[in-house]
Amino acid sequence: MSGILVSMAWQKALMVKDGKSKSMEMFDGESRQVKEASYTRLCSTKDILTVNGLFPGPTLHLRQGDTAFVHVHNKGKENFTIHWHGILQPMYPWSDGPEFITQCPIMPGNSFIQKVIITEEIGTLWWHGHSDWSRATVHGAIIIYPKRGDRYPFPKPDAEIPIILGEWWKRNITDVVEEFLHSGGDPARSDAFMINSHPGDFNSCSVIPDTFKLNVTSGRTYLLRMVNAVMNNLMFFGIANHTLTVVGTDGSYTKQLKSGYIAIAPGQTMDLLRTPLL
Ligand SMILES: [Cu+2]
Repeated sequence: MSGILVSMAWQKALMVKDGKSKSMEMFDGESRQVKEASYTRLCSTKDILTVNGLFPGPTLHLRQGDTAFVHVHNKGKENFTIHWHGILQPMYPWSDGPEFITQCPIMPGNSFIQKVIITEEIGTLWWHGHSDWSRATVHGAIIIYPKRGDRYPFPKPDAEIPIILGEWWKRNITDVVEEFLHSGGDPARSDAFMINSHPGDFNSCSVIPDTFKLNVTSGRTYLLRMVNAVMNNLMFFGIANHTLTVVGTDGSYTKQLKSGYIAIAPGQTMDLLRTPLL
């Protein structure tokens, strides 16, 4: 069977390309039996739920037509699933992720192989935790390349960069959820929006690692693979003195649209070419 075998474990992961001689191990493979990783943002540190200790989580690289088998090992203390956002899963909803809807949650200490079937999707999608608000920190991009021999319907980019929009609460996310479910009101606002888990230089305590920076070479074309992983907010994105060309959204190519900025809804993905203004 053609496809890619991916192992996605809390803190420990092994990513293996199926078939032939291609076999590669990603991540350090260390066995750490904790579910949470410690991250410092906005001058404070807390433990957050992650995949493999990464925030954002690892990017899955697939091709149109691939089938991926993702081995999820829940080493946390709560039930858990992962959802493959925007993937159609034709005739196979059984490992699509929403707990108690299409599958049972993975219980603490247990493993489950989630089968992810890529048919016509192409471009950028994402995966995220689908239990309570786990998706606030458990998420990552899915990049779906054209089939071998197929080309992009736009100039081949020189580089492709995941840009994941997220947000950060100084408080424990579980407490935020419990509070608003109890009150019936809106959830408490997050303390910062982030790009690739960095809140940027608007915050007084930001230091260099708190800002996402992308070094670019003049005249080159960059494909930004954007995911809006914030919980509930429409986000606006632009780059000073540049235009963006939208070439895809939600796992499909689109008619190309040039704009100085874009609006992206929560859960939406977008493929954007960055072109310098001449
Ligand atoms: Cu989703």
